Amino acid sequence: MAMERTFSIIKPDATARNLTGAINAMIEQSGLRIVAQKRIRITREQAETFYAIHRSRPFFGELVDFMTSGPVVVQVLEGEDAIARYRDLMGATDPAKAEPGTIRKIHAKSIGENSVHGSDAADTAAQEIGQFFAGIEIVG
Ligand code: 3AN
Repeated sequence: MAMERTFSIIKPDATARNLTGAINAMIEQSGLRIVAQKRIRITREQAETFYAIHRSRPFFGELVDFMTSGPVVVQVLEGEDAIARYRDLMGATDPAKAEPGTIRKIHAKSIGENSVHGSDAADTAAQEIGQFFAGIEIVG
């Protein structure tokens, strides 16, 4: 297993319910390390760029509206096999299908308002981290 970094977003449904600390506790208890973090309000342009792969999907407009509806916490997580481990910790996109004990099973409201994002592969992780963080902001 390789040491990896992945990109995480604590989404507006979670910040609205004051769940940043609860989700960060789950991340840290899983053994992943939060090596960069900031609370921001993302712009429509940033959201459209970030989710460009979903541009043609029927939920794209709803997704951009939601992601710009309130503050988010963007993070870089580090650890052995961090990308797959964080996907496991998040659980399935649809919280109804998520495994017990996962962030989405415990906290997500719906398939759209599903509390967290995590990169799905090494190339997207690098790209997503680069969209929101300068190298100097990531301290491992
Ligand atoms: P994941 O976040 O689990 O990788 P993706 O990449 O399929 O899921 O979808 C990206 C985001 O788009 C999801 N986190 C969710 O917020 C939203 N999304 C996905 N499918 C739907 C849907 N059917 N209806 C509304 N929003 C959706």
